[in-house]
Amino acid sequence: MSELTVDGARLRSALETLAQFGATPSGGVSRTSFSPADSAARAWVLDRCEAAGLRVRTDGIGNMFVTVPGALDDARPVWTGSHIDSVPDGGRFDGALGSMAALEVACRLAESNVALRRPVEAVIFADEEGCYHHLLGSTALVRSYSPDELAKLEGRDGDRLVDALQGLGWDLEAASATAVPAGSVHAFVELHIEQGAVLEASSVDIGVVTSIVGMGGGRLEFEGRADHAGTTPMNLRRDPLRAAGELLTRLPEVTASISPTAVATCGIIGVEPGAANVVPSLARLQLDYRDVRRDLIEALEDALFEAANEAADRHDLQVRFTRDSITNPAPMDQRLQDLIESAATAQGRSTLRMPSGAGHDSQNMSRLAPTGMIFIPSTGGRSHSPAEHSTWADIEAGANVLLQTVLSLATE
Ligand code: HGY
Ligand code: MN
Ligand code: MN
Repeated sequence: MSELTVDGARLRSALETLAQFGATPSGGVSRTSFSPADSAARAWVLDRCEAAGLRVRTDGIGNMFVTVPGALDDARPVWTGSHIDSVPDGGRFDGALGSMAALEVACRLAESNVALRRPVEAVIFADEEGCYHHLLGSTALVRSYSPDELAKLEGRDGDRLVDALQGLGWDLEAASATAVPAGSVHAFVELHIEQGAVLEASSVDIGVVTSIVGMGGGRLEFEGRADHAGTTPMNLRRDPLRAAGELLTRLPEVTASISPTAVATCGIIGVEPGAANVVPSLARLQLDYRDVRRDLIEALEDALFEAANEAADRHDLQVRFTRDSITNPAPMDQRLQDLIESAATAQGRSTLRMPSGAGHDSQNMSRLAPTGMIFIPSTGGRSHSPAEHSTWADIEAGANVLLQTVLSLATE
């Protein structure tokens, strides 16, 4: 019997249809979790799965699970999946690839009537891109957010997560009862675009991920004094945005003082009251920082706060730092790395073992179950931009490696 393969045309059509939800004029997508575009995409996923005869359930924070039953129905399931939310004006493949490939794997297994011992579940995680908290949905599977913590989570626009959930008619009690016991999942595998240029530069088909970087984040607020922009001499101002600017120019130096792998980014700046002719009273910076070890991330947080305090002192300001919880760096399971590599090699694909500098739900999943990640090349290494691109041939190849890996896990 020939080896089971995905339906490449159906996978392509699913990715093209998904890209229409939140499509932007630049050819990318803006599909923030819990936005109207995200809700429409969820409804489409639900219809598509029901039409294929697959059962779908959604947990209290919006993670979706699509089930293909196995012979041992009470056996621990094999999970595969990713996310369908995007960054603002992001690409069509980040998360979408692993989500649509997981649904394709589920459909293919269901329609081929292959004898599975374990159930297979395609999982679509909520808010991976962290509009409200980085890796929100998968974090909620590792540990439920407390109602207090949920109430404090705010989105990029300053809106509250609880309001977004209630706006969709969701039950807040269920949103803080999402954790899954460690050991209740047999294994997790995620297919993703590389989002860097390593595979392309080395002409390799498949990346086998060895580890994923750890991520921290937080909101830094400098508070000064609003004044008239025309009448207040430069040396008498308490301008928080000038201190914020000084801090930002020091990011390369601060990260280098921690480790050669540390990175820090400010992708959102807010100023109050926000008028061209008013010296601001408040500057708010949303920071993202990462490194390969948790202790380095903690040291980086402290160094960033110290640099912020130095800038605040120079301008006679108050400074506040609200830290998000840290997502730990995570090694990928050794046996799953071997399984992925064997599946790829058996399909005639070249492989490379490599770390991931991007964050992924897999790093949370690795606390629940043995976890592995499959990368395919990203053209020019571009990602988090409408320029994100991978070839249909690479997409189909990656999906077939995913299918064989899931099949091995579900039949063992
Ligand atoms: O930000 C990240 O690394 C991921 O794309 N959420
Ligand atoms: Mn992303
Ligand atoms: Mn992603």
